Amino acid sequence: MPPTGPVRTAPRVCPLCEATCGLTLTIEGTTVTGARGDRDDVFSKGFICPKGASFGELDADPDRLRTPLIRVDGELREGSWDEAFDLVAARLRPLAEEHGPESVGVVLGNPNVHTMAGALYPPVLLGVLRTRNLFTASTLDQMPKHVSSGLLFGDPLAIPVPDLDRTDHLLLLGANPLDSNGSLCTAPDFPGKLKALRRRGGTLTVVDPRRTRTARLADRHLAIRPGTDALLLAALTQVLFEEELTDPGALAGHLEGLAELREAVRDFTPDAVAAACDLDAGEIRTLARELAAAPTAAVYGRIGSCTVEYGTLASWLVDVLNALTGNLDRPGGALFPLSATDRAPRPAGPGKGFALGRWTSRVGGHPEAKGELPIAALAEEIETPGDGRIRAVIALAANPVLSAPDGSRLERALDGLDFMVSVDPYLNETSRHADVVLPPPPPSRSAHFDFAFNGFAVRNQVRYSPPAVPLAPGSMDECEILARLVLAVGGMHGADPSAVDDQVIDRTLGKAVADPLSPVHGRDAKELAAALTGPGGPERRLDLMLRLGPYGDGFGADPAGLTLARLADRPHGIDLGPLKPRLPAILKTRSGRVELLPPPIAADLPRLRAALTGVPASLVLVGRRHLRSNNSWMHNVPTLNGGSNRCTVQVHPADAERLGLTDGGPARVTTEAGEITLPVEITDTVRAGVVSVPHGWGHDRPGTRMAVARARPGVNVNQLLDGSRRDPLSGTSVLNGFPVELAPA
Ligand SMILES: Nc1nc2c(c(=O)[nH]1)N[C@H]1C(S)=C(S)[C@@H](COP(=O)(O)OP(=O)(O)OC[C@H]3O[C@@H](n4cnc5c(=O)[nH]c(N)nc54)[C@H](O)[C@@H]3O)O[C@H]1N2
Ligand SMILES: Nc1nc2c(c(=O)[nH]1)N[C@H]1C(S)=C(S)[C@@H](COP(=O)(O)OP(=O)(O)OC[C@H]3O[C@@H](n4cnc5c(=O)[nH]c(N)nc54)[C@H](O)[C@@H]3O)O[C@H]1N2
Ligand code: SF4
Ligand SMILES: [Mo]
Repeated sequence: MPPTGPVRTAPRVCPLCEATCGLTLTIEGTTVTGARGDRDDVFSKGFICPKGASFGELDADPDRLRTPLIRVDGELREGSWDEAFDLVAARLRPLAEEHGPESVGVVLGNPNVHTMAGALYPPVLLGVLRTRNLFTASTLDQMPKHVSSGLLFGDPLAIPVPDLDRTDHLLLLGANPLDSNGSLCTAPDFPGKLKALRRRGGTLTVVDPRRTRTARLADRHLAIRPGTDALLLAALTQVLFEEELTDPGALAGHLEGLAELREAVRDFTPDAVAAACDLDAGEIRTLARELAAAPTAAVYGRIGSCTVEYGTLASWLVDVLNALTGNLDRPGGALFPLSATDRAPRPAGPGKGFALGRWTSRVGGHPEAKGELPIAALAEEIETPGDGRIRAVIALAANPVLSAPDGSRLERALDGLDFMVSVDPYLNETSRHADVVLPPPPPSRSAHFDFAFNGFAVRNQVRYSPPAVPLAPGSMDECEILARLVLAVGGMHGADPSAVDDQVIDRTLGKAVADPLSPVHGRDAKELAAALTGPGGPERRLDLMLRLGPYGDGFGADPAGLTLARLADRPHGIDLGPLKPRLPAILKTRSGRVELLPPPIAADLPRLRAALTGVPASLVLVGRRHLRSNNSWMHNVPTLNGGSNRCTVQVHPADAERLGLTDGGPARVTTEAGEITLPVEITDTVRAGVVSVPHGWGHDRPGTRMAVARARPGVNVNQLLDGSRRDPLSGTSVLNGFPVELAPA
């Protein structure tokens, strides 16, 4: 049906990647017919990318599920919301009661960090379930950074971000923001910010085995051998010590373990690492000297430095370098954002510290990190009989069948479950195994607030978007879906979903009024709860967080402070200023200082030392992202799945010739774990000895309902992995830099 009704516009922060651009949606009746960059947005100032521009198409995708699906006699059929939640309550709760909390596994996917529901309800769900079987996309992604921040700063969420707008020197490793739009560094128009850095005379160095679009912007591109960034960073650290170039500046009094660190990196000289990294030792020295000499500098590493064998070590060394050069926590360096829903800063002092491996997984004995187990260990926890086996899975916004190693094995495991629920807008490779699929509405119909990304933003700011279009009849807001799920598994099936929010509000306010440091200390919690505004429970919770937050009104303590009502009056957001130093108050280590050489890191260094003399594989695989793609779920939009966004294996001309491969011809990529066959793309943008395959493809599995994706399915690169390659400290899968063989097919 063509859209009908009056044409209007509405602002909406884009939920499709970490850049959080403000969009102006054009709406005809109840259909989003266009999206452009919102020039008045306080943060993004009009920037938009092709994904944001296709917001309307994605929003109106005819393959989106509109009603719940329920498995009856083995078949998924459309059902009502009541039927769906009745079934969840009838099946899940008895299972957990009979077999214990660990019998329910929870899987959280990436889009949870892009929705209000995903921020507000999974913690409540986990609190009700009390299961330790939690698996998220983080162990395919940034867990090494959480671990290194936990160890260095005592808080796994204290992740410094490069001060892109003010830095003089940026050393960027394993990130390609021109295609990804940035990650753990929320910056609308990342490309423009890199160009501005060059224009103001700054220096950009990019370390990447591929000559990416980002590398092409750089002053210097180092085509490192995949997986060896930790060696390079250790050598940079070694040079700083050897040449007396360390200068922590204002940080000096807040650092612990400097002498021990110096000793720990002694062996990692540029000459010692050069062969393993396949870089020139002289160039490594130059880089270290430039980093030290720059008025301000920031070191920043992402996917290519995380999802590798030494991911935690590399993530740690990134911030070690920021600290040793005095750039940690200073303008122009790497700073800790202060988001509007953070806890208001507290006086500095020792904290509880960060512990790793407080428990281990049942089957493989994998240590937990940040309360999570490696997602690569999910299948074995379902398959292996015994006490504590996972019998049911709740998957929220997750597609591990494509995103995690060995999806085929995981599919078999999911089929063996007693019960599975997916909250997902699509019937896809993972949700098709569920007994109940609960579909959230399209993004135009949900309110939006960036709980996660404001904490990683290069400028402090806050924005809230109400739903641009009312909910369609018969659909349910995702916050309500998750609240009802909490009630169904928590023995309160059928209660009003606002009960979930009220409980959280009461608990939070109860603590706040008892806390001598809170602006509401000593006040009446009930009265405060009654003062919260917003159309529903989730908004009242947001109002609460804003009001108790660092910019909040403290329920009257600061009459000019932030409330949801004030924020809602500013549809293009409120600028809260550039990032400011936050040390030492942000530290939660036991020493109350930055712990430069934490024991788990020291214990992992011998592994890195061994890499100095290891024999590199002759051919290794790395991933890549395409601007018009996002992980596994945007291939069902025609304008995004076409043209140059293709699932090919990129091969250097020298390798292609050596292996007898022709451009466009099929090649077979093989590992000890599996094989895939896909077209060859010969390009010198990958270095010799490296091939590149994107992830998120492989939409030819049966039983899905994604017609566009299915017509151009690609192959699943994660079928080359069995999950046994992991960064030991973080449990993160090695998705980059693993050995492969390649031959014409
Ligand atoms: N080989 C390789 N594998 C990788 C990576 C890599 O670089 N290489 N990258 C990894 C990274 S960084 C990540 S984050 C993971 C991502 O892994 P996942 O989180 O598993 O995958 P996604 O494709 O992001 O989306 C998950 C699901 O969310 C659903 N979804 C979309 N919007 C919503 C919504 O609003 N609500 C709900 N409930 N569901 C929604 C989609 O339909 C999809 O099924 O993949 C990882 N896998
Ligand atoms: N268009 C698009 N945007 C996205 C996504 C998407 O799928 N598509 N996914 C989103 C998500 S969930 C995330 S986490 C972010 C990720 O954002 P980024 O971290 O920027 O991820 P990539 O674009 O994959 O860039 C990783 C780079 O690391 C390089 N690399 C591989 N191995 C190594 C290595 O050993 N060392 C070094 N130095 N480099 C290496 C790869 O060649 C690649 O260019 O992107 C987000 N944005
Ligand atoms: S860069 Fe990211 S947030 Fe901005 S429009 Fe594109 S997809 Fe949306
Ligand atoms: Mo990610």
